[in-house]
Amino acid sequence: MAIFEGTFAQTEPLRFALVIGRFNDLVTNKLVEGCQDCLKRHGIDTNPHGSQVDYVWVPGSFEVPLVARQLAMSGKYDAIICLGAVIKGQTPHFDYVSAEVSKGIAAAAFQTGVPVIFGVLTADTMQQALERAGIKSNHGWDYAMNALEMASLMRQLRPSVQQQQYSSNQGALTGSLKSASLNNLPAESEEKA
Ligand code: INI
Repeated sequence: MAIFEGTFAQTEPLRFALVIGRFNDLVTNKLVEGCQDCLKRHGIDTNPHGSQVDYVWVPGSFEVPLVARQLAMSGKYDAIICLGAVIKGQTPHFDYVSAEVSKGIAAAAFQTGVPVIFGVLTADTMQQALERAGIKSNHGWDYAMNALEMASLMRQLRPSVQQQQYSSNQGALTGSLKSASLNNLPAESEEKA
């Protein structure tokens, strides 16, 4: 048997998308910077015109899961990093936004089999959020580390072409293998042929 775990080397083939909420962009811009710093120091080209990282801005955290799911379904990315900042106000709005964004991000990952990193800060005050986005530490860095680790792990867990052929010869291409990788699966038309 074996132990599987993500590594932080061999990052050249990895592709990421960042989905970023514009709401409270004083904070979310800092999270992006933290993410980029981490990715760059692990050898990733973070230039938006390069081949490894795409950036998608949405109005607020509430919109993040829909776009994350769409990007994950494209099969282009090893992981999606969702960044947002939900800060308590004087109404219950915070509770609605934070509940939906956390559930939505989890659903996007489960539904697509692609790691979708929950990088949405929830804070009582702007000060608290800023402390986590650069003043004391920058959680953007941590979210990027989580994405690197999961991207690497999922590549290892992806069934090889031989495994898929073996399984389909046995007439047993299982649901778990199917959900393990969108990227390696034949297009629906090929599968039926
Ligand atoms: N969006 C945030 O990202 N953070 C917040 O703190 C926030 N608050 O408090 O209102 C917020 N609201 C906007 C929301 O995400 C949607 O963009 C909006 O409701 C339109 O769907």
